[in-house]
Amino acid sequence: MRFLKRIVSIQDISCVGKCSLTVALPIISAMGVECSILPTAVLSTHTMFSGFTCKDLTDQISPIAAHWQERELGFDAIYTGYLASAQQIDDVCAFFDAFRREGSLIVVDPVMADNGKLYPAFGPDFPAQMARVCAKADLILPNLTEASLLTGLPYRTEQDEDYIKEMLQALAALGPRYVALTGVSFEPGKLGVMYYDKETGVYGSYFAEHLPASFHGTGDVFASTCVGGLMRGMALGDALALAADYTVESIRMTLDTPDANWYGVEFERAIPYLVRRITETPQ
Ligand code: PXL
Repeated sequence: MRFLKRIVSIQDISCVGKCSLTVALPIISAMGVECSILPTAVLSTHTMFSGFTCKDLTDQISPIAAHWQERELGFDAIYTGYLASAQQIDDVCAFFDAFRREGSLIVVDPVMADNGKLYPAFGPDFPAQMARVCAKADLILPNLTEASLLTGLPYRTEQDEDYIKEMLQALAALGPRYVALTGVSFEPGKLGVMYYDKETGVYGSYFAEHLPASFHGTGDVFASTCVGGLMRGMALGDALALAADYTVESIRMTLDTPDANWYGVEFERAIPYLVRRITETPQ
């Protein structure tokens, strides 16, 4: 019997610029959950730096998966983030089919865009490919830009509850039972997440302080914490609230650091806060 939950995270290694696996590994480990990795690419930095290098690892996904199957390795959850190319979408979908098992959870953060724009490495056909990955998930965690690209609904910076509910339903229609939309704000000074359970028809939301700064990689901090919380047995609403609070705490720790918006939030300085929060609610 294994008491330690084990997840596998499928996303890139950006060597510098804290995001994807260099965020998922430390956060999920700090939460007392084992994090195996399946790197989709190795980049010198994330793609917001000019001149980044990228070694695509698409050809490694199937052989790694085959070896794990041969060794009968299994995971309590699969968590995907940045996928390096449209070519690896089929391999990631096949990975889900091979490793999904009774009680396991597939969480897809459809990382591809922010602030109304697709990230520079992706072409206009990429959102349709990412929608195929979302279709196989139990839970997806898009931001509003990604949600709009996935559904074809307009991207709006002025939001109200009807617009967000319409977006959540359109996202759920892609396939996943649970959808949590980040970057939602209905009043100045508050920013958070609204979520929807397609099976029960229940909506929920959580709003935290909207600090006057935005940093690269905060979506990955949020998603990793949510996955860690769910693996600790938290209800979705509690895991999302913890993820929002820890992301805000990480931003707070970074506010006075010059150039941090490129290098990512100093989530490391907020790890004691995260550990305090999870030990308040024992497993
Ligand atoms: O944080 C998302 C992310 C992950 N990985 C790479 C990225 C980005 C966002 O730009 O470029 C390589």
